[in-house]
Amino acid sequence: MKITRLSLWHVPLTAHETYYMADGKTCDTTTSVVLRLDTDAGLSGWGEVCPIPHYLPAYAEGVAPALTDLAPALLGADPIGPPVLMARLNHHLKGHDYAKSAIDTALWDLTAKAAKLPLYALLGGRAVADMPLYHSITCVAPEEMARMAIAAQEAGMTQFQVKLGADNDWLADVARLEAVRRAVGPGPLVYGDWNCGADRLTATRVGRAVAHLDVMLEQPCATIDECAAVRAATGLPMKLDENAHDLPTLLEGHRQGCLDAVALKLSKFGGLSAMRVARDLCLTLGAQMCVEDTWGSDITTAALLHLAASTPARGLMNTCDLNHYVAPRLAP
Ligand code: 0XW
Ligand code: MG
Repeated sequence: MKITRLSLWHVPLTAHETYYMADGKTCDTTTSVVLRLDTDAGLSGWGEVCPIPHYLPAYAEGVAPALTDLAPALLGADPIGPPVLMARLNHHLKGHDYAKSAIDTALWDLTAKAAKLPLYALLGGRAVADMPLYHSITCVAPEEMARMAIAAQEAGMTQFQVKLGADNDWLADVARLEAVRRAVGPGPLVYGDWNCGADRLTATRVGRAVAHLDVMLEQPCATIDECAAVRAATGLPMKLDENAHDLPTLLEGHRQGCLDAVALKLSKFGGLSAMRVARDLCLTLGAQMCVEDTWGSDITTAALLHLAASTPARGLMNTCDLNHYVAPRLAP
C-alpha cells in the first residue's frame, strides 16, 4: 500500500464553557487541524491536532508548513507499521511533534483498517472494559466550580481537575480546592492544576493550606525542579503535565519523586507511536496515567481512547472525552 495524497482542513472548535487557566491562558475558539491520508488501496486514515494558544510549543498555523515539508517523505511510502515511517520522518524534520501526531494517528488508523482490527488490538489489546473519565473545571469562582463538579458527578464523573491561578489569588485557590473537595464528598479524585502559572512560594502556601485534604497538585510551576520542591514542601501527591513530554522528562520526573501521576498527551509526545512507549515506561515506573491530548474533537478522542483501552487498569488513572468539551462534533 502507498500513500497517494494528504488533505488538510482547519476547523474552528468552540468550547461549550470558556476555559480559564492560570497565566492568562484562555481557551474559547481554537483551530483544530484535520488530516486525511489517502492510499492507492482505497483506504483513508484520519488524524487531528488542536493546540491551545500559549499552552505548549505548538500552534495550529504551524501544522500545514510542517506537513508540507514532510509530504515528499510521506507520498509513496507504505503506511503499515507507523513507528518505522515516523522514525524516517523524525530524521527528515526534527521536532514539530504536535504536527507529527496528526500524521502518526492517521498512519495507525490506516494500519488498523488494513488489518481489519480495532486499533486497541494493535496497541496492546483490550486491557480494560471501562475507562474512568475526569472532568476539567474552568477557573472561576469557587462556589461556581463546586456546582460544576456536582453537575459532572451527576453525569457519572468520579475524578475532577480544578483549574487554579487564573486570578492570582492564592486564597481563592485554597477555596476552590476546599469547595470542590467538599461538594463531591469523600472518594472521588480531586486535583488542582496551575498549568505552570504559580511560583514555588504561592503553590507551597496553597498546598500547605489544603494539606489536610485528600487532594493532588498538578504542574504548579514551570519546571520539574520547582514541582518537585512543591511536592516535598506540601507532602501532597504531584501530577506532571507540561514538563513531561518524552522519555527523558518522564524519567527526570520519576527521579525527582514528583511523578505520582502524569498527563500523556498525544500531541506533546508526537502521536500514538511515541505515547505507546511512554505508556509502557509509566507502567514500569508506577506513575498513574491520564491518557489524553491537549484539546480536539472526535478523531483525537477516538485515538486516545484506543490507547487508554489498551492500558492496564493499574496504570490508567483516567482518560478524557475531549469531544464533549467542544462543538462542532466532527464524526459523532
Ligand atoms: C489541557 N487542558 C487544558 C485541557 C484538558 O482537558 C486538561 C487540561 C490540562 O492542562 O491538564
Ligand atoms: Mg494539566
